[in-house]
Amino acid sequence: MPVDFSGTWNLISNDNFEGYMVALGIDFATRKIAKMLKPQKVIKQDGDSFYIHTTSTFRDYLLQFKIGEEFEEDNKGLDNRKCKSIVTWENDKLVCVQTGEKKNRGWTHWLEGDDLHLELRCENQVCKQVFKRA
Ligand code: ECB
Repeated sequence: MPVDFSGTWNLISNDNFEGYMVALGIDFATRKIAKMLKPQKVIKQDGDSFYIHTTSTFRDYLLQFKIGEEFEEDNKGLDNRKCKSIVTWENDKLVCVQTGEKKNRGWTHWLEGDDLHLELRCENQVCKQVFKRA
């Protein structure tokens, strides 16, 4: 695996998070709070095993997975929907497909320079987040 996402990352931009949250059916009051957050990600990458902890002052979300192994994801504290998720490499990008009630749901991580990029997809909405090393 040529790319190493390990590290502590701070959000610096968050385009169309609102559209993504609307697509997920997040209520207005929660969206208002969530939009203000500057989440941090702690990523630990060990071979094919990943630990991605997204934290904020409001909620936090922990995801652990192995490349190519489908798992049940419960999205607790996010939209609380369950889905079946699988993460694979597409060249140097980490691509997650989240199969469930919402169409076209998933995300992609990649590095650009020393920045961590994340595209979050749900239905016809794309949210683009960029993180810098803490
Ligand atoms: C956990 C910090 C954000 C808390 C937002 C709270 C309420 C909004 C509810 C739902 C919005 C959906 C997603 C929030 C955005 C980011 C959280 C993690 C997104 C994600 O799946 O990241 C992946 C890739 O890094 C690993 O879980």
